[in-house]
Amino acid sequence: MSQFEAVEDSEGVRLSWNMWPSSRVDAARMVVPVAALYTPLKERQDRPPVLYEPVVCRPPCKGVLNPFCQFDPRAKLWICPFCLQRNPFPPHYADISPHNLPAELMPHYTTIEYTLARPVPTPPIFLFVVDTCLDDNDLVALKNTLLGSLAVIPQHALVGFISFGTMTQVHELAAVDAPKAYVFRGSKDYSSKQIQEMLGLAPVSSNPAPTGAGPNARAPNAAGPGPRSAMRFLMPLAQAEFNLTSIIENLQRDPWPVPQGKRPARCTGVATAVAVSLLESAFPNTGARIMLFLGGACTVGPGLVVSQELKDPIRSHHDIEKDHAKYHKKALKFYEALAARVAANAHTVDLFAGCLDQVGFHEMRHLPGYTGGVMVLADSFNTHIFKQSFLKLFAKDAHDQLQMGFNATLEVVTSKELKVSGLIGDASSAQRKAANVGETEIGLGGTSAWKFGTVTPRTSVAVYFEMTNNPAQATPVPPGSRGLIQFLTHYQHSSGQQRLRVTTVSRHIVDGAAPDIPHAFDQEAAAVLMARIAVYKAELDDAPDVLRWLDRMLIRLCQRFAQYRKDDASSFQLADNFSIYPQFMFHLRRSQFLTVFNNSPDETAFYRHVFNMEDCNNSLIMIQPPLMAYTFNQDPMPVLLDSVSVKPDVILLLDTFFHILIHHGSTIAEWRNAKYHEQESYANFKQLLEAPVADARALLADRFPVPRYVDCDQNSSQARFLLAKLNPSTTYTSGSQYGQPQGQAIFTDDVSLQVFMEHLKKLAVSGAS
Ligand SMILES: *[C@@H]1O[C@H](CO)[C@@H](O)[C@H](O)[C@H]1NC(C)=O
Ligand SMILES: *[C@@H]1O[C@H](CO)[C@@H](O)[C@H](O)[C@H]1NC(C)=O
Ligand SMILES: *[C@@H]1O[C@H](CO)[C@@H](O)[C@H](O)[C@H]1NC(C)=O
Ligand SMILES: *[C@@H]1O[C@H](CO)[C@@H](O)[C@H](O)[C@H]1NC(C)=O
Ligand SMILES: CC(=O)N[C@H]1CO[C@H](CO)[C@@H](O)[C@@H]1O
Ligand SMILES: [Zn+2]
Repeated sequence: MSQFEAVEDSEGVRLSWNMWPSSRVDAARMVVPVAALYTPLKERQDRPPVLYEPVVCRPPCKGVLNPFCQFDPRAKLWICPFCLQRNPFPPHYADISPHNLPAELMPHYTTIEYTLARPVPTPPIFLFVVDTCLDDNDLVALKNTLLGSLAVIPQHALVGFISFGTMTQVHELAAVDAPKAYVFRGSKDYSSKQIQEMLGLAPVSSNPAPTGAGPNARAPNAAGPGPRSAMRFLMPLAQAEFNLTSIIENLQRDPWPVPQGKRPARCTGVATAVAVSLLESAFPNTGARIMLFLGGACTVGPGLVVSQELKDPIRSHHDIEKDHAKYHKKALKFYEALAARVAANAHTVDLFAGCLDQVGFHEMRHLPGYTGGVMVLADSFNTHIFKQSFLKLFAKDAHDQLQMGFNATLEVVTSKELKVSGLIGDASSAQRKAANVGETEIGLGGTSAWKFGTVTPRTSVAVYFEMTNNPAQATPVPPGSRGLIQFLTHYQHSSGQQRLRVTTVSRHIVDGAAPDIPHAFDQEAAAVLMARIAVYKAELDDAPDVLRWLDRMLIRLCQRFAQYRKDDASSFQLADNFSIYPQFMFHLRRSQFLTVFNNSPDETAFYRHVFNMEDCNNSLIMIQPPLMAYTFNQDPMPVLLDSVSVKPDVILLLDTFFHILIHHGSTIAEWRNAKYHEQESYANFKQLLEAPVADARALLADRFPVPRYVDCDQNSSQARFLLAKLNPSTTYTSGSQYGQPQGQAIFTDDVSLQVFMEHLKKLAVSGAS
C-alpha cells in the first residue's frame, strides 16, 4: 500500500498533489490542479463517533476545532487556522491541558464524527414508483423483489407506493374501507399545486373546503401541507406492511390494450412529478428516496422520450448529435426541472431499468445525478443484476443500520492560501458563496457547499482548488508553511441522529520550483480527478474537443515534469511518480466515458453516473480494467491490457467494473468442449477452469451495481467486450512477413499505446502544445 493509500484508508482523502504551490502561477505550471477525491462517509471501524458537539469558530467562519489548531490551555483560547481569530474554549473545556485533550485535538483525529444533540424527527422514507407496462415475467419478478425488500427495510421507515402505466395511481395505505387509489391522467401536465390538491395535501388556508380527499385531510394542521395528511400515503412500514404487501401482490399489468404496432402508454413523467410533489409538500428537507422502476421509455404526457409508434425507434447518440431526436430536448428539460426540485428538497431519485431497450436514462439522468441516487441498468427485472443490486442498497452495517446517510451537506473551509473552484460528483450546489469561493469554476462552482439527497460509505466527490497568491504579492514562502482544507459533512444518519463528519487536511506550501513537488504527485488520484473533469466536459462539449483538452494537459504535464533533451524523443523519461499517468490517459480516451458511439445514450448516462461517485480504486478499474491470466503450472498473474495477452492456452479474467468477463483461449475451449476436465487424470485442468470463476465470484460479491458476468471463448461474439478494452498492439495491419503476430489481432484503426507514447514523446520534447 502506498503512503497515499494509507492516508485514504484513514481519512477518505486522496489528493492530486500532496504539497501545494505558493502562488497561482506556480499552480498553473503544475498543470493538474490541486484537488481532492473525498469519501465523506468512509467507514472507519476503529473510530466510533463521539457523543458531543463540535467546537466551532465564530460566524461567519465555519471552521471546526482540529488537531492543526494552536491553543493556549492556560488562557483557554484556541486560534482558528482558517480565519486566524482567537476563540475562547467553551466552559466545559476548562480542564484541558496538554495531557488532557479532547479527541478533536489529538493528532490522529484529523477525521472525527460528532453525534449532534438534535435528532431527526422523521425516519427515512422510501417511495416506490412502479411501472406496470411489463410482461408477466418481469412483473412477477419485480413484485417478488419488492416484497423481499420489505424484510430488509427498517420497520420504522416510512413507505409509499405509486404505480403507473396509462395513468398514475397513488395508493392509499390507510384506506378507511376499501383499498383506494388517487388517479392522475398520464397525458396531463399537472402543476405541483394541482397534484397536492388532488392528494388532499394542499395547505388548509388556500383550500378551505377540500372535497373527496378523505377525513384526514381536514385534520387541523398548523404546519399547512404537513406530514399528517400525507400519512395515508406514507406510513411506517411496521404499520403499513400488511396493506402494502397486498397492494403489491394485487398489482396487475396496465389494463389498457396496446394496439398492434404500438408501444404501451407509459406516463413515467407524470408518475415522477406526482412522487416529487407528494414528498415535497409533506417531507421537505428530510431523508427520502423515490425509487423508480422502469420497464420501458415514457411514451405519453410530459417527459415523453419516444412516440407510441413502434416504427419510430428511440433516439441514438447520432440522432442527438444531428438534432434529429424529436423529443429529446423537451424531455431533458422536464426531468431536469424535476431534478432541481428534488435536490432542493434534499430528496433522492433512484432509477432501475429492467428492459432490453432504452428507458430514457439519458433524459432522466439528472434525477439521480443531482441527488446522489443510483442507476441500475438491467435487461429485465428477472435478472441477478436487478434483484441483487436492489437488495444490496439496503445492506446494513455492523450496528444493523442502513449504509446510507440522507439530507447531507458538504461544506469546504480553507485557509487563506486556497480557494474552492468547484465539485464534480452526484450532487447539487447549495448556493453558498463564502469568502473562499474562487474565481475559476470547475464543475459545480460558485459555492463552497453542496447538497446530496443520499450519501453512502462509497460516495466519493472530486473537489478542486485554486491557490490565491498573485505573483505580485508573492514573497518567499517561509519554511514550514502549511495550508489547510476542512471538509464538513452534515447528514442524517439512518439511526435518526444528525451527524457531522469533519476531515481536516494539511499539507506543506512550497515554492513552485521546490524539488520535492514531483514526489508529491499522486498519479492515480490525479488520473481520476482529471477524468472527472473530462467526463464533466463531455456532457457539455463535443467529444473531439474534450480529447484535445486531455491531450494538451498531458503534453504540458510531460513537458513540465519529464526529463528530456529538447527535440530528442529518445531521451524522454518520466519519473516513477508519473510513469503510469500517460497510460491512464490513453485508456481513458478510448473508454466508454468519452468514446460513446458503441453505446446507447442510456448506457452512456449510466456509465458516467457510476463513474462520478466511485472512489479512486474503483475509478481506476473503470479507466484501465485489470486483466488476470491463468495458465498451467503458474500462479494467476496480472497481465498487460493488451492484445498480446490473448493466447490459446490462457484463461483471462477481465474486470471493467461493469462487466466481469472470463475468456477461454481457443485451446482451453477445445479441451473443455472435449470434457477433459471430467477425467481424473486432468485434475489440474479442472482446477485451472475453476480458479477464475472463484475469483470472479469474489469480485461480484462486493460491487454495486452488480456487474454483468460474461463467460466466453476466444473468437466468440461475446469476446468483443474483451477486445474493445485491449490495447491494439497487434492490429490486423501489424502482421509482418515473418508470419502472424503474437496474440490476437484486433480489427481497429485506434492507435496503440506504443504509437500514442511515441507521439506524446515527440510533442513533449518539441515544446509544441
Ligand atoms: C389497511 O387497509 C384496510 C382497508 O383496505 C383498512 O381498514 C386498514 O385500516 C388499513 N390498515 C392500516 C394500518 O391503515
Ligand atoms: C436537513 O439539512 C438541512 C441543512 O443541513 C438542515 O437545516 C435540516 O434541519 C435538515 N433536516 C432535518 C430533518 O434534519
Ligand atoms: C485500493 O486497492 C489497493 C490494492 O488493491 C488496496 O490495498 C487498498 O486498500 C484499496 N483501497 C481502498 C480504499 O479500497
Ligand atoms: C480465431 O480467429 C482467427 C482469425 O480471426 C483465426 O486465425 C483462428 O484460427 C481462429 N481460432 C479459432 C479457434 O477459431
Ligand atoms: C505512487 C508513487 O510512485 N509514489 C511515490 C512518489 O515519490 C515518493 C518520493 O520519492 C515516494 O515515496 C512515493 O511512493
Ligand atoms: Zn475561523
